[in-house]
Amino acid sequence: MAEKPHLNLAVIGHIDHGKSTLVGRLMYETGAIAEHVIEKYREEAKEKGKESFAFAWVMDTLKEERERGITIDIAHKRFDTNKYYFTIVDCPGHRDFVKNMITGASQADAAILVVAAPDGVMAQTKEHVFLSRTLGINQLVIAVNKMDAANYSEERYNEVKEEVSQLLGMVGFKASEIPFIPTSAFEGDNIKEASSNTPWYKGPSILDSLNALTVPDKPDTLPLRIPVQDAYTISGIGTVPVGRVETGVMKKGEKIIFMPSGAVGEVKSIEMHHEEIPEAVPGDNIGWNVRGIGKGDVRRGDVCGPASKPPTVAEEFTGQVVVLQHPSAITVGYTPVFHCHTTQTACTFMSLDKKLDPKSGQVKEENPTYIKAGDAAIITVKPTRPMVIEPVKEIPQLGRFAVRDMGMTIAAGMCMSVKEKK
Ligand SMILES: Nc1nc2c(ncn2[C@@H]2O[C@H](COP(=O)(O)OP(=O)(O)OP(=O)(O)O)[C@@H](O)[C@H]2O)c(=O)[nH]1
Ligand SMILES: [Mg+2]
Repeated sequence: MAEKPHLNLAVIGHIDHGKSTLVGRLMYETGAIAEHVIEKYREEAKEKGKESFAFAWVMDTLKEERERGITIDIAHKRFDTNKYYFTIVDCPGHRDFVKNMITGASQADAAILVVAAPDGVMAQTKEHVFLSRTLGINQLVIAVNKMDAANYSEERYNEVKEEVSQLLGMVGFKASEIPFIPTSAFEGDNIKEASSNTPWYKGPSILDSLNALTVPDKPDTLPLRIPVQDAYTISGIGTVPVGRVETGVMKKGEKIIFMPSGAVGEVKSIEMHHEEIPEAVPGDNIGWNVRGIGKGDVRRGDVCGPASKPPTVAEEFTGQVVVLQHPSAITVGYTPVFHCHTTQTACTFMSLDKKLDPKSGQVKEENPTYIKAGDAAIITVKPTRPMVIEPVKEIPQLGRFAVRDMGMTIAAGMCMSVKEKK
């Protein structure tokens, strides 16, 4: 049986707006999780006084997540529609776990933005939309959720739709082309089929709109790049890095290199969903066994590429950024943490080259003395330790980053050029 086309789908939005519940509901409605499992969660959750979290527990499997009733780490789960199979990445909404959300969003081809109807747009709704855009997600579906808690009111739905549309417009999404769906993840309204609770709504259900997404062009003609998420040492087998293939194709027997470490090895085997595969293509989440490298040669944040075309290690790079928030002003010397593919590296602002109009991209000022929230700019930065980054024009998947400091996302942007470290 031929596999259906595959899409990575992130579920994003403010804390408690119902992301995990929506994912649990989607898995239940598509048969990926059985009724009796939900029943079991309902009973366990009830004992803990958290009955309403039964669906969220499908995704929130960590003890702390269940006790606090929040998502902390990203979780991957699979479910199928009749057209596609999805790897769903459920992101945390809590502001302390935005870095996990960034990892989740950077793996996604499309996202469902969940906005609770009673609350409307909140702080992490804005932050997640902004980050998704900057991390290259260009297909969105909006769930205006908890409609049951807003009396299934068409008026409230329209208010929230208007509010979200404005937000989307600000970061350059075309809101008129994006489906907005009034849902109750809790009650199951408009998830699979049209609900009689919203007779005024004539659009698609969540599953209909997921089937209407398009599969992005597989960037398999670009050089191989696999950012390492983790590396395991398995006795009798050896070193097994895991990660998602961003670009290119990796074949068994190929000679590969890990940068910045420079460790070289040969691909002995490739595994996905616990099955051995002869080659891996963009979008595949894999583990691969490497001959010739030892424990400690590979770590999270490294990038695997062909030995003949190694990933680029930056001495310095220029980036185009948009400043989302900062308590004061950013000047030369500022050293926040850059999150790029799977690496988190402190980088120093060496120069502020140009200030841009965030909407038109026109230059407003050369060499500004500072930049602040709302500004867009071209900057030159220097990583405090070796890191891989590629110009967005050459390998878009490895050219986007988010800038974090003080527990907040300060800015997000893309790499325009790299001065290579020799
Ligand atoms: N009334 C109502 N409650 C909902 C709905 N969806 C989720 N909830 C409730 O909202 C609470 C939070 O749900 P979660 O699914 O954990 O929210 P979340 O967005 O995943 O939260 P974080 O992952 O911590 O950001 C739970 O009590 C849910 O039962 C809905 O459609 N209607
Ligand atoms: Mg959650």
